[in-house]
Amino acid sequence: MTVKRIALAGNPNTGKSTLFNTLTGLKQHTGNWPGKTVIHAEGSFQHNGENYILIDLPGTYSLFSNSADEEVARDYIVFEQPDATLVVVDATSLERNLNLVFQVLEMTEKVIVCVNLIDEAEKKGIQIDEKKLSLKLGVPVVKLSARNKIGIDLLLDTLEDMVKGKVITSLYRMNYSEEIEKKISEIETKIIGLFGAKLPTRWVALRLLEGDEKLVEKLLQYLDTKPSEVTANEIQFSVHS
Ligand SMILES: Nc1nc2c(ncn2[C@@H]2O[C@H](COP(=O)(O)OP(=O)(O)OP(=O)(O)O)[C@@H](O)[C@H]2O)c(=O)[nH]1
Ligand SMILES: [Mg+2]
Repeated sequence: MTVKRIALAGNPNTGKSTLFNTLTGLKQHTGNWPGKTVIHAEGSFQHNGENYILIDLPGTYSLFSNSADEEVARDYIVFEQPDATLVVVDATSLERNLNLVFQVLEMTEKVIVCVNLIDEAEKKGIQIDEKKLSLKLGVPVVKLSARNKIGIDLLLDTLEDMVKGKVITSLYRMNYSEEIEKKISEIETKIIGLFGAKLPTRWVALRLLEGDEKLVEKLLQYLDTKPSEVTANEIQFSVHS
């Protein structure tokens, strides 16, 4: 039986580690990400006979290449392609937290948004309509209080449905001007030529348009792991053409 890999992403201080501990019962081991001084925690749990590994990604406000933390989190989602990503958001500052949600949704559709600290939100009179939010985002949304173990059963059932392919997502997608969209699709065609359809091509195209040099390096490493004749020039060509 295959083990499903689940990533935990989110802004700092949203309760990711609390959720990690609740789900894994503290069955964790920690280490450093390869080549990075960023702590890496991994743990396991079971639900309905299915085995899961949970990866606690570093808390970040965005997923560009601004810091080692951001790079680790985004590289994991884009290149390691977990079976699902739980994005943990703070119910008391949902708007700010949604920024990261949109960034993750450009990388993968296999997302469950966990609206945590719902107990704090209720105290402040904040009400969150998770069904409406789910319709807008196009992915499941589950309200949680990780510290009080509220909402965990629903989260686990939703996760099971997602890893079994039973969740139909319909992503909200940001559209750019006609000119940029044309450029994006040209680059996308080249990316599919180089990598196949495995990577989130639109996301890669957008980053290349921004001139993200760290991503170019990472893409070359990724190609190195497969038989290919592609050179740096070819990827640079996508950026500058
Ligand atoms: N009231 C309340 N507090 C919570 C809940 N979940 C987590 N917390 C608290 O929020 C604080 C941050 O929790 P962590 O689990 O460390 O958050 P994190 O996202 O792992 O933080 P970083 O690793 O720094 O990004 C802690 O004091 C938790 O006890 C919750 O559901 N309700
Ligand atoms: Mg943490």
